[in-house]
Amino acid sequence: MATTTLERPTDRASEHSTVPAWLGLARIGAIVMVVFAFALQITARTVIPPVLVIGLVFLAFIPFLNGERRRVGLGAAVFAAAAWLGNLPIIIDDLANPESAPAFILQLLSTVGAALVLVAGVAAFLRRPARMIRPLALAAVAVFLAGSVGSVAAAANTDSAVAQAGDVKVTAQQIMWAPEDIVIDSSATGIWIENKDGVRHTFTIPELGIDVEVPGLKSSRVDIDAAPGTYQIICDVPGHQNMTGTLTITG
Ligand SMILES: [Cu+2]
Repeated sequence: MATTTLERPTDRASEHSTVPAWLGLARIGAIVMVVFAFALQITARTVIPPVLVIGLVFLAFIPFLNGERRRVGLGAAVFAAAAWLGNLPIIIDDLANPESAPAFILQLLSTVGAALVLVAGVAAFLRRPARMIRPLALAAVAVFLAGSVGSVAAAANTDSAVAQAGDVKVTAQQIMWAPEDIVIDSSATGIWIENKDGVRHTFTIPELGIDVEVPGLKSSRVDIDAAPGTYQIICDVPGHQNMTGTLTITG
């Protein structure tokens, strides 16, 4: 009799599935990824097709991340890992530059969201005990909040350059230079670059050895002292290879 009484609670505990709880956490991660995917495109004010696809796939996963659907959890985990690894060069660049706060905060959100889907999806599939769910969720929130506060502080401590007399103005907007083709004469002393995007850019002219960092929502300037001619302008940030222009210096 005594043995039976002792065994019963243990049996009940092992019969109680932890899969729905883990899938619930994976679903929160998927919602985070949807928010990230759409917020990124709203911030960039342009459609970024791969990010749109990532957002729509996570959106499609959300209704199915419940009950005992362990394979859906595993599928979401695999997709989260692939999406995160596929964007790794861009994610690392944004996370390495916290002074561009909007980009940093969004990529931190995507990293936390992808990690939640990955860990919770795999844990559901493997029927792991539920005791780690709460600490994981709290750790995710803590990492996101601490990182966001740090990034906002870093942005506040980053000064914008002031335009000087004789500077020509260039704007970085929607991951493009405006104007794309700059024409200056020898009276121009420099170029003042205003970044209206939340992501960082670099104003880079390889032929002239110019490589100026322009944090998100900040301004930078560079002295120009070069022979007449036409030089190619690029941005060295991963994924910005279409961000090109020219600088023509007339005699
Ligand atoms: Cu750029």
